[in-house]
Amino acid sequence: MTSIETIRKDFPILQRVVNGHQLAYLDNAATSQKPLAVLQAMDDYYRNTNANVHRGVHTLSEEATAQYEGARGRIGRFINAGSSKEIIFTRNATEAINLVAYSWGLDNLGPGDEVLITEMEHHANIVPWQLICQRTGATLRYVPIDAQGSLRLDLLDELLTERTRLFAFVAMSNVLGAINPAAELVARAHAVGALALVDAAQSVPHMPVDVQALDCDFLVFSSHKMCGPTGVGVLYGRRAALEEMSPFMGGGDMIREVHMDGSRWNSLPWKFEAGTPAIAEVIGLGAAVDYLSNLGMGWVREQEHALVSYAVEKLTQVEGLRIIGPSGEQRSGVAAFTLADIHPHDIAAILDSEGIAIRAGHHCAQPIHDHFGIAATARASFYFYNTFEEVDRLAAALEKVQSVFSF
Ligand code: 7TS
Repeated sequence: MTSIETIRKDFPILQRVVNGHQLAYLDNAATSQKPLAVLQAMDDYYRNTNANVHRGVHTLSEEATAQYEGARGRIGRFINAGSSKEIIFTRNATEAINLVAYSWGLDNLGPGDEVLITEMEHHANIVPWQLICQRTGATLRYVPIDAQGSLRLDLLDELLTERTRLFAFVAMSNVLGAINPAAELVARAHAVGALALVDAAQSVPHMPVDVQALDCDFLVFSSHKMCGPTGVGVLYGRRAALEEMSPFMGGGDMIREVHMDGSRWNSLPWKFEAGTPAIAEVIGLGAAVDYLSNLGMGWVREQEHALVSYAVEKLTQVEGLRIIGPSGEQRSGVAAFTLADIHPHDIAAILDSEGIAIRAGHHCAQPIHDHFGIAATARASFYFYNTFEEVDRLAAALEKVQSVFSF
């Protein structure tokens, strides 16, 4: 395996100096940094190929279409989709969930129906369901979390019933770091005849994900959290489910025929891709997927697990520091914590003065914070390019924060 030092050279931004210190970028759950291969793929596209896709007979348009559709194929293989027709490009994971909520939800939900989500969801997997349940009269229910921050699986029998039409849950929490048993949850949903949607915004970037092994109906993720650019996300949908759904947005590219008295839709996946897509970004995501595949997602997971285990050990030695979420094998590369009663924004600001980037706030998961009776946490989140030395710097800086505020 290539050394971390060699890998870090692929990420120009990691050489930056911030406030007089070398950057320690520990905010990867918010967005990851981008390797040269991704920057070059997008630069090359704009320098040499730029044209609109699916509509030209000229050489550039044909090349742009081949690169865009080629990326779709590689992204599909990355998550082991059965067909590239099951890969729909959206703006981000949020839009992918909204696509399902509006296209599937408006046509399939009504009074008496239930949508089940969990207490540990990102707002992206809560608010669309609140909106659709209000519109359709369906009921939104939540699987609670326990004192450690794990899902109350013991309550699933009560919560998943013949009234449940869809179970939408996060595979890896962006706050608790909890890794949920996604395949088991999908099977439980199917056992009562419900569809299953997996929010994989945190899992696809950090561990091997196989949609056929999961057997899920929908799975969503964002390019920018997995070394790719912003502006593109992915909805994987089981072909049969997507075929039955109405389009989400109307416009060019998603139609086969338009007449003044009506239109016919394009086939999958284009039925769900109205208007000119984020062509360069999709090509950039294709390069990101190649980059991650070369590293190996099993290795990425192991590397992060080693980093976070070391971080948990070091951070818990800081007086007054409390990490939330489950421990051990069930933890992804995320550590959200409180430090005595010091405001997380103060912690993040002091760390920033040392060149260490972390996030502070509710991380778009307020129900989790309500559960623990806290308004906010500070969060360090790791990726494969982080080092043990950066963890040491984080722990030392937190010791300093603790001593500054204890006077
Ligand atoms: N789902 C999960 C589990 C997430 O962590 C995020 C983003 C999203 C959905 C939404 O992704 P988007 O690309 O559509 O915005 N999470 C975070 C975070 O933890 N800090 O900033 C964004």
